[in-house]
Amino acid sequence: MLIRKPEDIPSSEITPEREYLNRRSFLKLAGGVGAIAAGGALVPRLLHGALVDDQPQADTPNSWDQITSYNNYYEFGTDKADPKANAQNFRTSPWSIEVGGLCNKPGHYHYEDLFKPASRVDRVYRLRCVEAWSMVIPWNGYVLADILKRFEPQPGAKYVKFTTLYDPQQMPGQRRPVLQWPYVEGLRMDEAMHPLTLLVTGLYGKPLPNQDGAPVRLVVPWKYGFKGIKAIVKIEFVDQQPMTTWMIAAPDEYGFYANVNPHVDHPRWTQAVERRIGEFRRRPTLMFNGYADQVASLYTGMDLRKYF
Ligand SMILES: Nc1nc2c(c(=O)[nH]1)N[C@H]1C(S)=C(S)[C@@H](COP(=O)(O)O)O[C@H]1N2
Ligand SMILES: [Mo]
Repeated sequence: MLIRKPEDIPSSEITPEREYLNRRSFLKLAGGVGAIAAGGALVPRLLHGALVDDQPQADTPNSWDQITSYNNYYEFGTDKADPKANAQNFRTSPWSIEVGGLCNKPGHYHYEDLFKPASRVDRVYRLRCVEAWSMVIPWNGYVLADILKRFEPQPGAKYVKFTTLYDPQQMPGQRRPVLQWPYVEGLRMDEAMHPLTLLVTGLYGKPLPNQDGAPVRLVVPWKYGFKGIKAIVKIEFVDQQPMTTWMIAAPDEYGFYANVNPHVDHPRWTQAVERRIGEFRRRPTLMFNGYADQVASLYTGMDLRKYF
């Protein structure tokens, strides 16, 4: 896996320039409405009122600056710039994770004992937020299955529940009832054990910045970004589907599965298209965020409109 450090990225890939170039080609095309109506290979089509680029495009990683300046992390504020501004002094060391529930090896595990650099993996994944924007992020982390196996889950464990730190002193957003704190997420056991699912501790080969979920966060690339719970302090093996923070906040808008699905809209907006941060034209959203080959079989026979 090739990981490029920010300084290795050619300036042509950095946002303002790319956006500028995209705008220029858009203006050229928009010169004739006929160009759009013709629908040829080189022109974008209109979908849900947005210009959508249907051509296969490279998944160039977003820049360090984009990934660390445009964040969702309500513990540090609800604006995209708040986490970077407010999380700088968040204490991520020492850190330990409490492991409990239906397993043979419960306990408090120190960060250093769980995450040994020798077994680190580097993966470039697309991240699709439920708000219909997306990024491409070069993560460094650990295959969740490898970590979970060490705790020896019992046969009765059907789901894994994850909990974020609760510390209103350090997390100013938790002083207001924006969400029910602490933030909770969950996966079905087979989703948690899938080889694509990671616990992430770094990006671009550097320690994970606080605004991205340091010291450890979940990444499940075929699901909406809100499943990727940050600053994890507890992992529990449970027999019932856990209630998650976003299900509590708005059960008709955010389901437990939260699989990226262009055919099931959010009640208030389309999920058919997305805006890649740094781009102007929207892209069509792909089933399971483009990971269908690897994960569709997890959901065989399930009605994905019901289990959204
Ligand atoms: N604890 C916690 N985890 C969280 C969130 C949050 O508000 N609190 N936001 C989620 C959402 S909505 C998204 S899209 C991703 C964003 O991850 P990023 O900021 O690293 O891009 O984090 C997710 N994890
Ligand atoms: Mo999100």
